[in-house]
Amino acid sequence: MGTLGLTGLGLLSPGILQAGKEDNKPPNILFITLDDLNDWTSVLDPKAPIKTPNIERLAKRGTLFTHAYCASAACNPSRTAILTGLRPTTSGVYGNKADWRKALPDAVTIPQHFMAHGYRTEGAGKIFHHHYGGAFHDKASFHDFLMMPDPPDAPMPKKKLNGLAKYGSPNTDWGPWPADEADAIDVRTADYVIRSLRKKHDKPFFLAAGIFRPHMPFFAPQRFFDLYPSDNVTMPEILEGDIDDLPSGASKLLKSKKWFFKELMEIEAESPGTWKEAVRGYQASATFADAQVGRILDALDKSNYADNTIIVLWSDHGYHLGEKEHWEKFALWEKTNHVPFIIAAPGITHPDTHCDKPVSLLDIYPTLIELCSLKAKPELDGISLMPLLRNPEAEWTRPALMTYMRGNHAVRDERWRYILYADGTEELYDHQNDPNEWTNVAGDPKNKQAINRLKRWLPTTEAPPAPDMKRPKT
Ligand SMILES: [Ca+2]
Ligand SMILES: [Ca+2]
Repeated sequence: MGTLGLTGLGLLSPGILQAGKEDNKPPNILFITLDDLNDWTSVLDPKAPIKTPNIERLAKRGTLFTHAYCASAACNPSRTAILTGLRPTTSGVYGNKADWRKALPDAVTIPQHFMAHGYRTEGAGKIFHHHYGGAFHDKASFHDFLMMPDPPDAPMPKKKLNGLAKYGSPNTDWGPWPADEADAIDVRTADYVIRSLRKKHDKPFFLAAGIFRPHMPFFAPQRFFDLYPSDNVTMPEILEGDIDDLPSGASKLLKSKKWFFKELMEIEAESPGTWKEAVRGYQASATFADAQVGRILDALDKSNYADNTIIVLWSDHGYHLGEKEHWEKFALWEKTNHVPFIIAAPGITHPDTHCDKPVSLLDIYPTLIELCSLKAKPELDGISLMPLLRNPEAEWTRPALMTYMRGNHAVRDERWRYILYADGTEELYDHQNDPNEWTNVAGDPKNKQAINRLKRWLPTTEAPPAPDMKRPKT
């Protein structure tokens, strides 16, 4: 992908590189998150089947990072890393049940840091991990917050829409739901954000929109399913025998996750077309999530805040739909870790700019600090992306680092993905020649130098796993 919109860069001086500087008003923040949205989307790949026209609209306002990666491919460790700025190896928050707040009682989250600088913080939906009826949410981070119900789609359909009563949990479902669009969780989340944008704010605001889709169950109103007719669903490109060159570390890490795709394939053998309907559900849910982003952007543009609001959009991690015989996340491959990530900062980013450097969602916190001139926090693990917002082709030697459960890491630079598992086994993929990560070339002696170079970025210490949260009594 090319780099656009650099004209006029020479006219910028550090003195004006601060949003809202002209009238001395601190910039507002619109913080939009998506759940489980991967890179099979038109914003990151114009040939991809999943249509994301509104996220593309946002990308045209600022900088789209085409090679952005989560810190960990599961909701809780990824979101904890983004919101506290600390990677799992620092916090010990590796799994979806780790009690992140107990592990980090003194951590100041991004919204808390804005609060300390006089901001009003509001939000709705899924910002922190959603589990145990919202027990992972951080009340201290928001002046006002609209919680998701548990389950988010309550009331759930009386019977599973996919008809697969014995497959997975009630959440392992897909189909058109609810009948009235206004009842959809993400419509309610977007409504809250739109109401906030219509208010008169006396203070600068940090406004968080936690869109839940395309997280499972893959529910979306009927009109989004109509965009992906059953007789014309694009399926993921899959190489037969792709898993044959995976090392022992991969199977150990994913042992407990294998049932999902294995059982789906057993059902598929009995009822051909089931897999296709699941993929269709993901596609419809993703475009539904995108539509909520569009509603929020429309509201911002109609508000008094359009010219003085920095927009950040990210997905907490990617998603597999059968690639490498895997479903969901919880892995260290590109498909599970590569995410949409956009920053549009009036007066700073240039419209319709692509930055191809590898970056981490951990970098959001330090970047916002620099964008808004907040007090520095040197303890954060990420680094400010300001040099890349100024010039997307600036020199950038740092690769993105990903961790999933203690001892398993991936390093992604502009060309390679290197994975080291807890048992010492490795994978290496050459994205220049193998964008699907089909051929593990870690064993090829001529790649030894590349591996040694990437290994230097692995963490040298790893915090012990934080204890899991006990299920609260209801
Ligand atoms: Ca997620
Ligand atoms: Ca392979």
